[in-house]
Amino acid sequence: MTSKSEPVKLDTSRRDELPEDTIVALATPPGIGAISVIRISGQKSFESTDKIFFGKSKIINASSHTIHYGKVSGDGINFIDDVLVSVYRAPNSYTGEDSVEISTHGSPLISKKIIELLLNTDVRMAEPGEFTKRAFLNNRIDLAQAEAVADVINSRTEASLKGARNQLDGVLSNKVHEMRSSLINASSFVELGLDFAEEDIEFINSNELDKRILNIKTEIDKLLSTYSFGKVIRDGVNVALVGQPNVGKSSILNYILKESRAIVSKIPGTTRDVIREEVSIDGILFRLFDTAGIRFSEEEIEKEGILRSRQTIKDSDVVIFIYDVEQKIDTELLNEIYTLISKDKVIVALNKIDILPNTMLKADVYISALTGAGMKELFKKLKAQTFGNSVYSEKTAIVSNLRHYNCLTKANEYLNNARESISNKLSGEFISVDLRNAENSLGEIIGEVTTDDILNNIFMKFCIGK
Ligand SMILES: Nc1nc2c(ncn2[C@@H]2O[C@H](COP(=O)(O)OP(=O)(O)OP(=O)(O)O)[C@@H](O)[C@H]2O)c(=O)[nH]1
Ligand SMILES: [Mg+2]
Repeated sequence: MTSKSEPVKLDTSRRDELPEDTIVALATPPGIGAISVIRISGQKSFESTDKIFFGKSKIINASSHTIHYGKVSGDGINFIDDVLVSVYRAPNSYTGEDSVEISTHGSPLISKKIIELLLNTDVRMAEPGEFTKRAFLNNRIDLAQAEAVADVINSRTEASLKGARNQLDGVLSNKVHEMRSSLINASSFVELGLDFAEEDIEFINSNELDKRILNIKTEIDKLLSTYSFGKVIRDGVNVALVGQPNVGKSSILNYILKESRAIVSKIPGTTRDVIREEVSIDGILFRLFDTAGIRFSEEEIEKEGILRSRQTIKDSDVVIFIYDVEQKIDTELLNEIYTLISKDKVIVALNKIDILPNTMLKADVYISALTGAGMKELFKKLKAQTFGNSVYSEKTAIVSNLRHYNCLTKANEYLNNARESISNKLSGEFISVDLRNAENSLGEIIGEVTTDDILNNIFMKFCIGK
């Protein structure tokens, strides 16, 4: 049982202190490109731009969402480049502040010089994620949505992009808001009861209160159960190809990648280093690890390789244990694998069935890296392994972020405490504290409740310019 906890003190006034300074950063990747975009945001955006921009009219007089052609110069004589300036007036910009985007020719030298000029005006360099942080502070998006911005940028498969978009569109946030409102509603009755404790009036009876808390808990549990799926679509799946030497691990890797990535040879002990490659199967990112065949070896390099194979097994989400029709299954090795990773995460694959098609040997899948037989079945198994039976529509709220998962778990614990207090007929004060804490935990997800540490942790991981 978790001990009865003190309310967590959190800063709920994040939006009182809005940033005053104006920031600048390159928003496009550093390097040569067709164009580069420099982003400026803050109160002095227009004024500062006007100091270096020479066009038909002043940016400070421009209306929102207009584009202006002109030249950039430090002294009005020597021009650095001709540019397009896009103007966004508060609150209708990404950050919610007055913002400017300067599109230049895509030379790193040009953008560097323009940023230097701007830094000589009333502007400072942006910190990582600071534009998005401002969007959050100005209520343009909530915290879960801000985190989704990073996920959208980082997503490399269809599924991860969809998941991140779903979060950016506020599907998770709406769900959390909903649960939090129900909770606030329920706890307001308890608090009302505390205010009128002298008169002994009950504003909500214990059964009703417990029922409401249970309903919220059910919703939280539902969300928590999406995490394994959410994590898979966001981060991908680590799959280790493991087995004795020569069973065809590298051949299977090559077959899946459709290229001759790893050296294949009939000499056992070919692969020494762990080879890592990524592949998208039906929109899901699979990170494949081809490992050194595991056997007893005295040879230094091979021994190290085998050590690494074992570590890879520990770190993976799924292990494909491979053996082939020419040698018996190494049950000793398989049992060892079961000590490194849970049994239900292991797929046993029998390879080289082209040599012996009608085998009675036992396996989960029967494949041939040579002919490709059984590979579809292997992919099916892999997907089943990672998703279980979960089916989610695009409208379903999905948890894919560990921070959110932890907040939900915390909220759940507080609700458990509250229910226990109810069943033990403890005073409303105890119940109220736990309900408050649960509210705060849910609030942390969307940033209704937050600390500087939480914010720094999140935005530190962004790139500069986002
Ligand atoms: N007939 C047949 N031969 C295969 C198949 N898969 C692999 N081989 C052969 O088996 C031998 C070993 O293949 P590898 O892919 O190097 O095996 P490995 O498991 O990576 O071996 P190590 O790296 O030494 O642990 C090679 O000669 C392959 O051509 C298959 O499905 N059918
Ligand atoms: Mg190999």
